Amino acid sequence: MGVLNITPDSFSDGGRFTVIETAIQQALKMVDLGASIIDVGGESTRPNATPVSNEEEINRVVPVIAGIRSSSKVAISIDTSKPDVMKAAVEAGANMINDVYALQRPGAIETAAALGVHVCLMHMQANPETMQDNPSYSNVIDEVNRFFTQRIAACETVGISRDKIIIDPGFGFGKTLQHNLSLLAKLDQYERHGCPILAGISRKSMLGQILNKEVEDRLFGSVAAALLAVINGASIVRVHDVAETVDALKIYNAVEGNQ
Ligand code: 7PM
Repeated sequence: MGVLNITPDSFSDGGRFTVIETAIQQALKMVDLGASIIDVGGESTRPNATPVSNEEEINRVVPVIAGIRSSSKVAISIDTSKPDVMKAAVEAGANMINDVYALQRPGAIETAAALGVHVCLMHMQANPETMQDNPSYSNVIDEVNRFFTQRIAACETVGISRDKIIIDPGFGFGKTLQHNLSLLAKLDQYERHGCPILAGISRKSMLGQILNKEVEDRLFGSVAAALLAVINGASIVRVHDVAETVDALKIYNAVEGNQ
């Protein structure tokens, strides 16, 4: 899964047409490089990020999703927690909802059910503003596991079947380095739910803490972490650096295929 952030500050000139066209080209390039899902996001999950209205978020993501869809059959996920954005994105061609609130915000779970697309349920402790203040668990593996059990049950209650659900422990979302490392080491614990596991570690501060490197220098660490996640049970890795990650995974697949 390649990350495509559509926020005006993530593109140099910021004009609407340029932003849309550049984003579509970036997505198609990631597809060429081997991405099988493009994760389109129009609002930053960053703490203290300026909130974006429904209308603005829709104006950002819909033309990009439609543009990708007109040239590619690649799976498209919409990174949002807002029901109106989910609807507009799926109408424009998105196949999956990636919600860091795991469909817990008002109307989200009913909307996802009605749309009939795949959903990614990510675990987060607290919310983006407060999550890194003092992350605390008696047992992070078990707590995240119980969260998945509850959210999968909530999905099944509204008619989202298990075969449409992807689970994600939410690396860095209300977790210390130790919590993140435990989750990465024990990802296989979540295979029991029978849902594909998604891991998003690319460029995250947990890598910065280990490497003592800024975000722009976390490529090698990101590739290592993605490979480790797949070895430990992830079926989907959410990454910024598609070419590098695909090479690493091709080596892994070649070894696995030869056994
Ligand atoms: C600030 C805070 C900026 C967090 C960027 C981020 C995930 C995700 C993100 C993930 C799923 C980042 C994150 N991370 N969706 N969206 N899983 N499913 O580093 O780990 O990209 S945003």
